[in-house]
Parts: sequence; structure tokens; C-alpha cells
Amino acid sequence: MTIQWFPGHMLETQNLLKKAISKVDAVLEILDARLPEASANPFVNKICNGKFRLKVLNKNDLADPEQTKLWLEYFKKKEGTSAISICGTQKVQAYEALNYCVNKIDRNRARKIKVMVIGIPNTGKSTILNSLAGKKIANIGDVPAITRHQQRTSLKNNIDIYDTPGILWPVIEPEERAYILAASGAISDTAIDYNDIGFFAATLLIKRYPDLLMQRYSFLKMLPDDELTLIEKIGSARGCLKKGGIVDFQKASEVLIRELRAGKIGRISFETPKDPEHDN
Ligand SMILES: Nc1nc2c(ncn2[C@@H]2O[C@H](COP(=O)(O)OP(=O)(O)OP(=O)(O)O)[C@@H](O)[C@H]2O)c(=O)[nH]1
Ligand SMILES: [Mg+2]
Repeated sequence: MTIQWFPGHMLETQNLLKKAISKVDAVLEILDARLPEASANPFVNKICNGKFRLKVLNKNDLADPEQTKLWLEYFKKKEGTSAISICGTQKVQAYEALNYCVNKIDRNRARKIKVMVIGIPNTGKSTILNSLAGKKIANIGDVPAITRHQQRTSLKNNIDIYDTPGILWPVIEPEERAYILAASGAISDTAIDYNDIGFFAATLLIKRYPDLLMQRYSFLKMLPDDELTLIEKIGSARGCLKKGGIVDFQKASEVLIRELRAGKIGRISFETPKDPEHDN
């Protein structure tokens, strides 16, 4: 299944970023710590050429800490790449990311420093802005595409920060990347089929996080052999039933995805770094 979700405001934002990027001193690229590669928009690579950019693996409180550690090591080995992991709801951690960036800029104190926050939808860009400002400046929400326009905010220390709308790209390929993005909550519900995403997530959980799965769904007497059985058991236990008592797989998948996104199953990462030796 090809997932396509590229509403008009994303194209507008893409065009705006192309022009605005030359006027900023540095970029905070907000990634999702659970999917640091899938959540990196290739367009950001194109426009940030020569500009200092910090990869911020946000939502680290939801990600598998072992995997986050591996990702940070992975990025450290990549030339010209700086990365940090944070929980963006925490002011201190949001400032760690901003200060990292600011310290890399040749600073003339009389001039304002401009830092732009970029990323795909729902990675926590506006949350980080609010944490930095110490108050609610931008609307946030647990669905993608909350921010629709660029917003400039002046912080202390002569720093201006630009929050921008999350952007994806017209056709998301390969399929696995689209599924990872959808499972994380970066793609609108209107563009995905919960059955597909639920089955994808169930496969991943059985393979990589069997213990967390068994703890969360204590009605499972043993680890299900396959994703179909897992979804079916969740559906029966949670009352996701159609007429005649048949399990409603769509509803059961929604339950699984909702709980996965909210961190109720535990700290889960969707991606493991590849061996950089084999990277191209
Ligand atoms: N657990 C956790 N949740 C977070 C964190 N940062 C943001 N969130 C939540 O993630 C959701 C999305 O946050 P936003 O700040 O609206 O994300 P955004 O990147 O601005 O999204 P768009 O404007 O749609 O591009 C909200 O429900 C936030 O509360 C974090 O570090 N940890
Ligand atoms: Mg936002």
C-alpha cells in the first residue's frame, strides 16, 4: 500500500523554507527518537547544505533507551552530523538542544541569533518552542499538522526561534517507512488503513518486544505466533466486536496503535541503526 499525504500547506511550507533557510543561523531538526531515520525528511538535507544543523531525537521518554544510545553512537560516527536526544516537554532538555546549537554559531552579541525548528509532523516542534519560551506560545496536539504557519518567537539572550509546520513528501516509500511513520502518528488518520498499520506494529512487537507485549496484555497466556492472532486476542479482550461476536480487526488495530503511540506498552523504538560500514 502506498501512503500519500501531502496537503497544500506542506508544499507552501517547503517553498517558504527554501527561501527562509538562508536567513537563519542554525537549524534544529526535530526527529522522533523512536524512528530517527524514517522521521528525517530528505528535503531537510537538501536545504541545510552548509548550515549548522542539530538532529534532535525528541520524545526519548517513549523510545527504547538502548536503541537511542545506539542511534546517538551511529550519528557520532557520521561525519558532519551532530545529534542529541531529549524529552521536549522538559524545559531544561529543550535548552540543552538550543544551547548546543547556539554554541556552534559565531556569535556577535549585538545581532539576533535566528534558529529554525524543522521536521515532519507531530515530532514535538511546537512543544519544544513552548518549553523554551516557558509558556504556551504555539498550539500542540497529538495529531499531525497542528501548526499551519511559521511563527517567530523572541527568547531571552537575543535569540529568535522559528517554529514551522511539519512537512512530509509526496509519496512515502518504501512501504516499511510509510508504516513506521504511520504507526508513530506522523501521518493523518485519513491517509492510512489501521488494519495495515496494526498488523505491521503487531509483527514488530512480537519480534522485538515480546516481554513488554506480555506485560501489557496480561490476558495473553503465551506469545502469539503471528500478528493476526495477537490482534484477534486484543480485539476479544477489549470488546472490539462486530455483530455475532466476530472480532473487528480495524477497531482492535486502533486500540493497539493508540496504546503503542501513547507509550502504554512501554518504551519502544521502531528502528535500529544500520552498521555505518554498510551505509551509503
Ligand atoms: N511523550 C512525549 N510527548 C511529546 C514530546 N514532545 C511532544 N510531545 C507530544 O507530541 C505531540 C505533538 O507535539 P507538537 O509539538 O504539536 O508536534 P509538532 O511537531 O509541532 O507537530 P506539527 O505542528 O503537526 O508539525 C503532542 O501531543 C505533544 O504533547 C516528548 O518529548 N515526549
Ligand atoms: Mg507544531
